[in-house]
Amino acid sequence: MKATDLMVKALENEGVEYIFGIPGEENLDFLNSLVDSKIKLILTRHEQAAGFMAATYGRLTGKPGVCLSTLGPGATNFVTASAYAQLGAMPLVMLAGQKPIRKSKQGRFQIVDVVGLMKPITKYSEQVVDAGNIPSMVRDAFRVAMEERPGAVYIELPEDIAAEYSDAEIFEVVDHRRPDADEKAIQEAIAMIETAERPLLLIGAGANRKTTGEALTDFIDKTGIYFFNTQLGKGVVDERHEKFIGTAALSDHDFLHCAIDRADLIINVGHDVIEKPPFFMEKGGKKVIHVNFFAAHIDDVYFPQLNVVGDISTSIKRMTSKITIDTSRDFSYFERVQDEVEHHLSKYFEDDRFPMLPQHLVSLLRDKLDSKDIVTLDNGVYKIWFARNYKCYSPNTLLLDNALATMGAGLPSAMAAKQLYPDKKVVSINGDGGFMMNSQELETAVRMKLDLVVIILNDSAYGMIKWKQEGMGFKNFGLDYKNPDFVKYADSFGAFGHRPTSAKEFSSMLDSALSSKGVHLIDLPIDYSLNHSILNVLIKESSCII
Ligand SMILES: Cc1ncc(C[n+]2csc(CCOP(=O)(O)OP(=O)(O)O)c2C)c(N)n1
Ligand SMILES: [Mg+2]
Repeated sequence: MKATDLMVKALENEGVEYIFGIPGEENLDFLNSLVDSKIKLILTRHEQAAGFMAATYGRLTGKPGVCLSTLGPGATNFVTASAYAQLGAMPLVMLAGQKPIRKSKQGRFQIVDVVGLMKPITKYSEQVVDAGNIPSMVRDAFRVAMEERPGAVYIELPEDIAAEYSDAEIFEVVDHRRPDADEKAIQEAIAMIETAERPLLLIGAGANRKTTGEALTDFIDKTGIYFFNTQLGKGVVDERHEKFIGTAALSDHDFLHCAIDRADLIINVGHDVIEKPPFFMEKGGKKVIHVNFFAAHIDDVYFPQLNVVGDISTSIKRMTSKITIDTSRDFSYFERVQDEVEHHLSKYFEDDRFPMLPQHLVSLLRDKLDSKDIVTLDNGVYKIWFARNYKCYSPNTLLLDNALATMGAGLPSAMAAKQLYPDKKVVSINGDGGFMMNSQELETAVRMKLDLVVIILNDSAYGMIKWKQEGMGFKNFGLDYKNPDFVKYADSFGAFGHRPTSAKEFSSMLDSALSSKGVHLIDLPIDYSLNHSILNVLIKESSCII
């Protein structure tokens, strides 16, 4: 069989449904092998976007998303997407071409050591040097990409190897059970929780990768322990739950940190240090139990006293079944913090000034979307407002990146989500800066016939950095720009552009965009004037309730 037919067969064997990417001449054999495959090629307008889409497919399904590029410039365009998947623990398989390796074709034209380049930002980066290795390499790459902690892998197929023939056979996909935690660790965790006076549960990134929501809900219901989450742990347990305190979108001094400061034990489920810290540990301070698929990476701000290493939901179930409940523990302080958080977060929900406050946008969207609908975010200052103020009712319904925190992934991640779940409404929230980093994918979205709502928060600036600049007491400098006419821009792609002039008009535009076909882009003027006074000043000055 031809090497590229073997490669396609190996990918089919892994259950691959889509390949996102841009072929080059080095991939033409591979492309030809795809013609009769049931794998669908989704052609994008930038390899970075293809990588973000494939990574999001991996994030949402647990199965690696696959992307394709040519050698050199195509493959280097994968770098940010690879880092995004690697830090965010999203299973991603990148396939790229290369010039022939047995014989020089064009000197060093376009040749970059991409295998070497990818090493620090992947779990596996290899070149195929013999067609006979394709089945084992593909099988192993998929295993590595999926295995905890999931991440990115890179396979390079040189042009001459791609044209070889081999009689190698495909390997069966053999799954394996994730190991369970040791009984001693479970017992120790139970003892620490039982003896703690004010334990709190924290739900982080790892908990969102597997269906641990049910196990955690049972744990909370049985123990009555209050919980909060990180940005990547949002929605694992329904945030309408009576024990939910809030999301730690900042590391310190947010209202919910009053509860964290008062806790003597944090049961930290699925957190890993790639996320902005939800709180800082201090020597001699509160204790932390780290429950995850792997032991804690030690950092100056994170050094848990106990590791419960193994499948998260099994660990939680075992703790829930054996723990004894002490009803005399007084959690009323947490209840008061919860009220305080709720009061502060909802303060501007009904404020319909225009340009619009991010708080009002959050509340409008929450009202209009069902529990399983999806909001995706790019990276900008609005991420903090969404993380703190948008309540998730189900896992993976607010897709944000609190790991690499790159700009440019918002629109591609929305496209991948909509492709996967055509019955769910998907709204992509972008800053005007982040949107422009992959705005060319509007064409891909239109061509894919996606029904998508894209909202651009227009402040004609890199607002997040402006906010930080102000927070540091610096002069407003170097962060403003002019935008194109986004309505005309959208229309030119065959999407539908809209520009509201009031909050009321925005609300009705959003209703009609959510219920109609096609890609709808709303250019929404945003008011960031309260960012500094609330996020830099107010929350730091507000003292915790005694
Ligand atoms: C690729 C990339 N470049 C730069 C940054 C640093 N950065 C983080 S947010 C931000 C500004 C975002 O501006 P915009 O998308 O307009 O959102 P806003 O905060 O204005 O709502 C920048 C430059 C980043 N995170 N990713
Ligand atoms: Mg902006």
